[in-house]
Amino acid sequence: EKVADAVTDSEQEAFSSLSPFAPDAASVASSIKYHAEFTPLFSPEKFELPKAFFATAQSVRDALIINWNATYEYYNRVNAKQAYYLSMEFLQGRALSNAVGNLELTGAYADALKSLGFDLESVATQEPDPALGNGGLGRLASCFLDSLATLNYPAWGYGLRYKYGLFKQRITKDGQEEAAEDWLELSNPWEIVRNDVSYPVKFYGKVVFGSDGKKKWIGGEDIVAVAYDVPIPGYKTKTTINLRLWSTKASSEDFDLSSYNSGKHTEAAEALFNAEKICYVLYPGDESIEGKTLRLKQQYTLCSASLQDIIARFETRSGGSVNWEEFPEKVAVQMNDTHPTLCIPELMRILMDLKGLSWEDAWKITQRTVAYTNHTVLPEALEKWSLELMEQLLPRHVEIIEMIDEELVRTIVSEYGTADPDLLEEKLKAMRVLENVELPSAFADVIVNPLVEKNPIGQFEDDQTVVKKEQEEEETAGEEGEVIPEPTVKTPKMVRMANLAVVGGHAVNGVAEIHSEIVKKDVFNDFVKLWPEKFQNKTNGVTPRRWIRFCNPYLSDILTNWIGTEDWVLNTEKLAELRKFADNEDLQSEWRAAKKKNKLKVVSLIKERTGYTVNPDAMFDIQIKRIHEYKRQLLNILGIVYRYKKMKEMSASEREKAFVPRVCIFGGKAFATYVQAKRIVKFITDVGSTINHDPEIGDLLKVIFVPDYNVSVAELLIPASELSQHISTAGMEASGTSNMKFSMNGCILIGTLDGANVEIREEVGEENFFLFGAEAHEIANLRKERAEGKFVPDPIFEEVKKFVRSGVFGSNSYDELIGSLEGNEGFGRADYFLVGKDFPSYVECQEKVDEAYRDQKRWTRMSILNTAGSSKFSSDRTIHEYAKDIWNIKQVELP
Ligand code: T68
Repeated sequence: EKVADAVTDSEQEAFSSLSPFAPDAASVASSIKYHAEFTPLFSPEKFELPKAFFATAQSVRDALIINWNATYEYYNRVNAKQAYYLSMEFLQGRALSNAVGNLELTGAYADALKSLGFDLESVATQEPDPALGNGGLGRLASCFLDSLATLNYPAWGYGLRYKYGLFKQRITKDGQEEAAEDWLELSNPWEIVRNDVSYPVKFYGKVVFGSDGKKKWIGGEDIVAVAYDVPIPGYKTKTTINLRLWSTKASSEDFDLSSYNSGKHTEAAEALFNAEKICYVLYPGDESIEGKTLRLKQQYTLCSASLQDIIARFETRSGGSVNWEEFPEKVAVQMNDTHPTLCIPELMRILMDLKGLSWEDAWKITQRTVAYTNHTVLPEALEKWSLELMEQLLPRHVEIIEMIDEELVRTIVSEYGTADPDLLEEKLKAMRVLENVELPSAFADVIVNPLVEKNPIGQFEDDQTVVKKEQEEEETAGEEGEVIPEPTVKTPKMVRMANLAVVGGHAVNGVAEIHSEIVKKDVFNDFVKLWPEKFQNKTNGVTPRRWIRFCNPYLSDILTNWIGTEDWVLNTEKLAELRKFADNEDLQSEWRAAKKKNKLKVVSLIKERTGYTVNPDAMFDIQIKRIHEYKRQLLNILGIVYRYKKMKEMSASEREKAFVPRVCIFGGKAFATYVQAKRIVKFITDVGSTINHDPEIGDLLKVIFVPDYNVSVAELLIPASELSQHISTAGMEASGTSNMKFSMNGCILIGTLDGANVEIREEVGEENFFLFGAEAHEIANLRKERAEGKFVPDPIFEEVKKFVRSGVFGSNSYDELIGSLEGNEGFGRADYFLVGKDFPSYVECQEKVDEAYRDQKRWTRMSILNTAGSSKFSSDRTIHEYAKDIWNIKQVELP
């Protein structure tokens, strides 16, 4: 259903006549030349590649700005309900090819640049890849923006403009090294600095009663959030939505001129630095208390500035007569994971303290407005904040959170009654927003136990502060003859952001069917019993524009020719029409030729980034994602080690008969402080150094770690992939989105029944998916058996570990890595991720992969059927579902 036109014919004409230049090569070339001259960024004499990129981008931006303004004006006018996607991360990737593609100006720009002596592809690779995100969650946000614009939904993204993106990864002989990613070094041609759009954001201070009897938050530290707007064009539509990123600065009064004049330069500028540093880096390590405060400041800045902006827009569009009850009919706020959960107390604060609403009214409005997407079931990733820290930084919000917690306690007590105190206690412990906090006084006599846990389950070490009982004891401890008291574990008071998000929002969704089921059965089971209607599934999706049409032009041409229309880019259901040609020999040979061309590009990439030469006729077997134990890159590399060992035991002719040649490619970043993940990176590169230099092995096996994996690297690797690995321990990967991209590009997946793999397998057919491993429902029991010492490892697992320890890959014995699979004392989790359990079925499955690949007709058929079966995984489908089931927004097409 679409919103009806609210404009007159003459206005329609005015809108549609707006265009900065004619869409032909000559006009485009003169626009580029104009910018090369009048947007000074480089030496005026030189018109070389970097300058060509900036001039081209400026020219494209002109076209975007026209549509962006028209979209904004039109949305103001029709005043339809708008969705706001709040995310601490947007992993946008490069914008140039995507923008000219969406504007249908690729040909015009390619010709224009040719006339100026450049080719579009080389110009496009000049663009820095903005990495304002860590991985799947951030990339999902960016795919959603593309779909929202393409489908003409009134929507905006809100995020932070980090000065440094996710670190640059270098691979040295010691493993991963991190360096700052200065993506703004040469400026960002896509952003529009909005010095006219800024909001104050407050930290610290105290809460008092104002003269009107209302609570007031005063004092503390005030900074300013300034908007930087990034236009997001839709595909084949005029709609161009906005990604508003906040940057922080001090207000001008905060510069201490008299200190500066007296020579105290650093002190004078301290406030400036304090404000600016909030947006320096994406997700700073939060090991230290300083880091934690900074991260919380980031989260609050996003929530506060965005809500002030959203509310200001609502007030403007209300045209002077504001009816707050209408707010949820005009505004939907989606919280991308718990990171923006402070939206809930912030919206409550604004509505009550600044707009004068009652608690009851503000609460109803807040709940109807916000919704929460969960992206993980890993207990350590469910965000908690120290109550003490939050009380200092956001005293008014803590009061509101305490009220929300008290209301929740009331609900829980009325639901479960007091007849069974143990049950009630259990529920209160599991469900409260506040953890390790005594019950509100109104409930003091409801149960005896004050609900302070001694050993909170699922708490990680850094959440437990070990303190000595008395300060004096600490000071005198260790003196001769003294008894040293045992340290006691103080249970810290925490705010559980996920519980707050579930209570404060009207919808909670997981990101794949199996994940949403786990969310309902395990993570939030108690809440499902209270509010079953809140819980939903929204299986992730990816944009077919960036992830097929623009990154894989060879395949796109084939799809268009065989389907008979280019409509599949917008209606991916059309891809299913390929099914009937899966065995057609002409299609098969075109299909293989396209794959080969994409593989040749990767051969060059590998040469350039690693120095290795790989054979383009070998199978390209790829695992690219964040390095994490649960994603089990270790299982993949141990499989390779096992293959290598078997090869070494054979004669040359036996080897060639037994194995299909493979190039095994890894890519991904390990979080800077995640030691075990960094060991995995080092191990992969060590294995690569040995195998890649083994003359007996030659082209039969190569192991490549592509450094500095990012969106642009994915855009090259995915089209060239033949096998890709999605091999997480079942139940641990919420969804995965690269699995969808691979499948669309005709890559066959090897994977466990986890996340979206389950649905991909259903769609493409089980004979076109390589499945192995334990299933999610078996995992808990397997872990239990493991802990009880009942697990008997398969001899091949023992064999591969022994081989690693024998020193083939250097002097390192990899005790910490291999030990973690055995549960040695001191090495942690006794193969928590069940690598040993799944190893034999993984190896067996890889044998089936080789067998299938030997029959190229069969393999190509499987590949075609993957693309043909991938239509469900377009983010267009996902966005339609959010729009209908959660946001209740309608498409608004510009005239
Ligand atoms: C990913 N999560 C899921 N988190 O792992 C993946 N976390 O299965 C899913 O497909 C994807 O989200 C999209 O739904 C993440 O990427 C983070 O990056 C992250 C960042 C900060 C804090 C916690």
